[in-house]
Amino acid sequence: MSDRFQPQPEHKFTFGLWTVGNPGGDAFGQDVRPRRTPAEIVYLLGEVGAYGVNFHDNDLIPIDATLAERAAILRAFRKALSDTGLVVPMATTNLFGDPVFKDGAFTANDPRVRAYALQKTMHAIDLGASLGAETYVFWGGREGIEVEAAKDPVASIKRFREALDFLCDYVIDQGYALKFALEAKPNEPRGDIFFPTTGAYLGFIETLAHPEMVGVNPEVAHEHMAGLNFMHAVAQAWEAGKLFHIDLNDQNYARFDQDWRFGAQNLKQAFFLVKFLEDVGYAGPRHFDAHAYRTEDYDGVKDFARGCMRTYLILKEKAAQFNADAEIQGLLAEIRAGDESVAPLLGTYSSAKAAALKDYAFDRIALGQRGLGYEKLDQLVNELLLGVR
Ligand code: GLT
Ligand code: MN
Ligand code: MN
Repeated sequence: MSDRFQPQPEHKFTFGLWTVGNPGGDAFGQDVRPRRTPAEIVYLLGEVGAYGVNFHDNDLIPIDATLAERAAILRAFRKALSDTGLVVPMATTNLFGDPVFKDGAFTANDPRVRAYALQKTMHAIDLGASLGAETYVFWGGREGIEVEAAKDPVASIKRFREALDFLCDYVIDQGYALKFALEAKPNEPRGDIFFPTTGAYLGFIETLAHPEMVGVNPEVAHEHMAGLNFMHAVAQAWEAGKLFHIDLNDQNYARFDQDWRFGAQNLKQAFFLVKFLEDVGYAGPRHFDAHAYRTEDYDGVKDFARGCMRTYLILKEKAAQFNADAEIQGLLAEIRAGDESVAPLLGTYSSAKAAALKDYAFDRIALGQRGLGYEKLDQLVNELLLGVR
């Protein structure tokens, strides 16, 4: 393998304990790989060249761990971090696995469940902050319904807002330098999950008491499940100053959440995503929220992790090639340069401008007859990606 695609710390490639630690069980079959301890997973990530490791509270500390067990796990985990040089950029709470959350956490109808969810999240925030996490993710896997009559959707939104406002104040109160990142998904495990898309969260964030503390964590697979253009969701988040984190993986549209290796399925979309992140200068972690196929042993898990990072770096090089390609850039300049004669009629409204625009004589027929050269442009992109340019 060529050295120029070796991951380096500045690439900020991260994996969750639950990703490379995924033992391969699914709804139809049992685990295919032995479970590894958090410390063992950190050593594996160190071996493949990752920068950081993320976790849910219970990926690290089992929900029923004794204080002694907790201390031993944390000791081994901290040692693995210092031995490998890995950091913890992000942490999150498991608010979906335990039966107590079967009807939601922050949106559960029972106030005791909502209160327990807050308590669990505050403890998990303390844990994340103690290990250096700067971003705290909220993925509301159980915040939804199968039975429409069971929950009031407006009350659910209000409950979710109340929980986030409470937790923002908790973070401020503790003096933690933590930002929140909300992760949307349309369904699975619930029949319908509230806030099904990144766009839904972008609207919701502006209604919070501390919107400046809260952004999004879009995931490729989740927007693809909804049939959406992931890069466009990322672009909207970026434009709004809300791209706090990102979950990279891959899969085809209209499937369940498959969480495949980055670039495994839609290379062209992965290319435009990497190009976007690099062009705008996204400086946050590149988190691969994915796992190896069920066919793999731990050597395959390393192939999976190395593949995610290597594909990202290859696509990053392709993006630089795209930006430097004289023919592509020349064509883009032609395509994007329009006739500027009407420029004074565009932009900010004035009544004089509106009057002038209403009187302006456009050659609508000629405008509609122009060819735009997009076939040529797209073929150039394909040839660049296929390695023949
Ligand atoms: C879960 C989910 C992911 C979320 C994780 C954070 S857990 O595996 O499928 O997309 O990012 O809670
Ligand atoms: Mn995710
Ligand atoms: Mn997923």
